[in-house]
Amino acid sequence: MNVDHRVIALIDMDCFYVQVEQRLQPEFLGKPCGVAQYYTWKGGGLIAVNYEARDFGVKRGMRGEQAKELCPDFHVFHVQEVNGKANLTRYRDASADVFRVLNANYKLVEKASIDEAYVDLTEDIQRLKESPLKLTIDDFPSTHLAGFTTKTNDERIEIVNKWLKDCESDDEKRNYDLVLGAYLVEKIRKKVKEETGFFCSAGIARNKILAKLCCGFNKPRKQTILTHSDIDHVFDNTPVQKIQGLGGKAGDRVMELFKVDNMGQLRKYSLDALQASLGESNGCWLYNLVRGIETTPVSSRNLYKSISASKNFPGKTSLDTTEKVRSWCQNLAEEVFNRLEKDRAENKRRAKLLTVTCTSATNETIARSCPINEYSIDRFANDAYRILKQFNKSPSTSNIYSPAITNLGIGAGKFLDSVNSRSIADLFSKQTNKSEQIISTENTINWQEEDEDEDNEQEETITEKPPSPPVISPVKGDFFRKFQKNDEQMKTPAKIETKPSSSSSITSFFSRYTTNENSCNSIPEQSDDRYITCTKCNKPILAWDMPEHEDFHYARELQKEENKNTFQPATIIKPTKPMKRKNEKQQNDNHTLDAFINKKPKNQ
Ligand code: TTP
Repeated sequence: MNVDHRVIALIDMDCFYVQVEQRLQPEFLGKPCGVAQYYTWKGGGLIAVNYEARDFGVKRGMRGEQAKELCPDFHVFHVQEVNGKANLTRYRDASADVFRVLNANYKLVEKASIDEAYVDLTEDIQRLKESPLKLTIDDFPSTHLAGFTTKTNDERIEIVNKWLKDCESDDEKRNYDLVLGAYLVEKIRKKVKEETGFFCSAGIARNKILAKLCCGFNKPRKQTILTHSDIDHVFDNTPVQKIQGLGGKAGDRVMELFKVDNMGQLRKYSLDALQASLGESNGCWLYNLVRGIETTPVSSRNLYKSISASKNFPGKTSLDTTEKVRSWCQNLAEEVFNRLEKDRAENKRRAKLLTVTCTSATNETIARSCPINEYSIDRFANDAYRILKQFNKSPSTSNIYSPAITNLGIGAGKFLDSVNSRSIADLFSKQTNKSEQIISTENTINWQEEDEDEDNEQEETITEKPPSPPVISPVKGDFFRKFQKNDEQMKTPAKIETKPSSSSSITSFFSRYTTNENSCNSIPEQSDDRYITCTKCNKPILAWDMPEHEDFHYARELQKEENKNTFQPATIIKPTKPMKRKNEKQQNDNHTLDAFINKKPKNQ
């Protein structure tokens, strides 16, 4: 399918957490409100503010008390706390309500965050075209066109009406798909409101980046269409940093390299010039994007790739005794356990890898993982504590934990689908074998955290998007080094390991890799049904070592993922240009984000 003919919508809930609270307490509907995290200093930091309050100048990041000074009627809801930690269950459940509506109506829905979804409407539009449809301005009660500022509803109606007529009279019907897309989005937004009670806004365009951009043009309770012919005009007024993927250092670098502030200014740069500074694929991506072309598909991915709970312990609250560390391992384990159980019931899958991340007062971050053999609060807590104990530099006789912990996270990921309804005991049976109907989902490889779960009591660093919870980074990677060694040793012959491993503790988990290494090397007889052929490396692996063996691949892939360029687009339309000589291409190819960010322009 020609990508330029896709119609993509980004649906974004308006002041989502506030709406969730107002649904529970409808007496606050229409009143200026916000949601604060914790009852701390000056009424807690606001993480969501509704539009009534924004009219008074109240902003996210302000303290509750500050908001009241600006708007005396301001009401602050507080995020629920469980065990002294923010509990986001009600927002997650509300998000699930919204996604249920979207999924029931559309096939290609991608969860972009707790309150945002991309929907690819292309096929639905083709179906809609099969029967005659007479649309009028009344079918577009909240539709706007990007690039047009309208002060009144009459002005909006005039502009949209004219555009609808132009689209209809255009023989080539170039924008008619967008008209139908806007019609469908008006309907789905209405349905979301009817079935969940929540208002949302939307952007409708030819690709995800443009849909995301124009969604923000007319909030709340409105939708905006960005047509191809308006892209140049819109980009002339779009700061580079407003574009998804160019918001951070990558955007800074683009602005610095090309001495530009807005997207439109990049149009004057040739493909060669962009590629010379950004590398072949990044340059190509930006060249196309500036012309409104971007091909990343909407992928129907609605489940979290991981479930995690984390908490910051700033300053004096840092965890400096073994009791505190143990107690927080228990609290976080309990939250992860509860959410995993719910996830298992709803999504028929189970997590296979537990990851503990912690940052110390000395600013070191560690991340370690171990397999999950059963869902159990105590087991998660003990495994996490056992890992953390290894980093405690105080004597084992002391109850001091040093260096103190300032952020602690426990996460579970690497989900497997269970395709039948066997008991949980079966699912967690250590003796995984061929007859077990467990299939690996595609989530197992690209495990990126998607949770919206991090707490920040100080609220000094409110992020623009739901903050990322612990990322598995092999910072001081013994764990990963072990895997790497394992990889090397797979190439050399070794003895066959014939006994299943019985221990499941963390320490024995690590040591098991030694025997695992052997099993990776083993060349068993084909008829030996204790072996399963690994689909990733084609090596025969002892059935009971398969979970750990998969973890080995997983860890390698994670490491690759970490090094990968997030800036690089998934698919690229290559503009026609002269072929480069091979050595020229190699010089210019620059595939890592790091390299891209740190690369100096050629003639500097
Ligand atoms: P957003 O979609 O960024 O914002 P919003 O829905 O509150 O408002 P808007 O109408 O402008 O889209 O975030 C969704 C929810 O995520 C938000 O209601 C609260 C939560 N959130 C945080 O907890 N911390 C944050 O730093 C941000 C940005 C959001």
